[in-house]
Amino acid sequence: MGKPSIVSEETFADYLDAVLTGDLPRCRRIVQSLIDADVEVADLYKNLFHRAQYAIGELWEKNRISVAKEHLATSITESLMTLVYPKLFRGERSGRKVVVSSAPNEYHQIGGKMVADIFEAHGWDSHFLGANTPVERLLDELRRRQPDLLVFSVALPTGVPRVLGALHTVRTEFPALPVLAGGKAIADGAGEELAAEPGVTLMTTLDELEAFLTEATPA
Ligand code: B12
Repeated sequence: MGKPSIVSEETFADYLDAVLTGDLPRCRRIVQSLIDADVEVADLYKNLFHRAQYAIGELWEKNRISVAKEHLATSITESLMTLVYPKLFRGERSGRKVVVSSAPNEYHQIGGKMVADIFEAHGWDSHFLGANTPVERLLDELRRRQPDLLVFSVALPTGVPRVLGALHTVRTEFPALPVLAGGKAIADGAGEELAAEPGVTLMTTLDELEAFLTEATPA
């Protein structure tokens, strides 16, 4: 989808090394040089940040890096996502609104934030509620924003029943609100029960999301 990636293997390896050593200035330079080269937001997210976070997860799982190193690397990546902001608000606004949420007790928030940013880059007003969203607060936001779409980002398979619970509560007030659910848990195949819910579409990659948004918000 879109232009070919401008994030080379060399740039990825350079970033991974810098983020694992906790070198924020070096990470920032790498990301800024990609932004200066007009990298697409989705390209930066998929081919630099997503890949780096998954590589960090593997090293952590194999006990090759400490949890402190993982936290440091994650916080660097999370803070550098803000460098793309000037790119997010360039285009025309579509007038559409989306609320992006996670389940209660889901502390993984980078994927959801990326999804919210991709909506913004496509001209939607996106409201990202962050990690561990209590269902009552989600309902408050839905009442306040009256969005066209609700998105759940689910990283942990154990989050799926909690998303289902939240969805059933949402349905009492918003029976027809279209819902997208995605994230690592869904990509790993844990979304069957969610897929069976009326009005719910499963989607796992930013490429699929961009294709959907291009169709939903034509230029
Ligand atoms: C950083 C991290 C954390 C941080 C999160 C901090 C933060 N600010 O987000 C903290 C320390 C909180 C954490 C905690 C835990 N974690 Co953790 N964590 C990770 C790690 C290393 C990276 C996550 C990340 O940033 N990914 C990058 C984002 C971009 O990827 P993503 O979420 O998949 O999103 C992408 C796509 O899925 C997609 N997407 C996401 N949502 C949506 C929605 C739609 C609609 C669409 C279209 C697309 C889409 O777009 C994104 C871009 O491509 C992963 C490793 C991994 N492979 O993910 C482990 C990982 C997810 N964690 C894991 C575990 C086990 C835990 C803990 C249980 C550990 C513990 N014992 O405490 C706790 C659970 C806490 C909780 N209740 O949520 C496991 C999960 C195993 C599993 N069964 O799947 C993983 C895979 C690590 C591992 N290899 O074992 N974690």
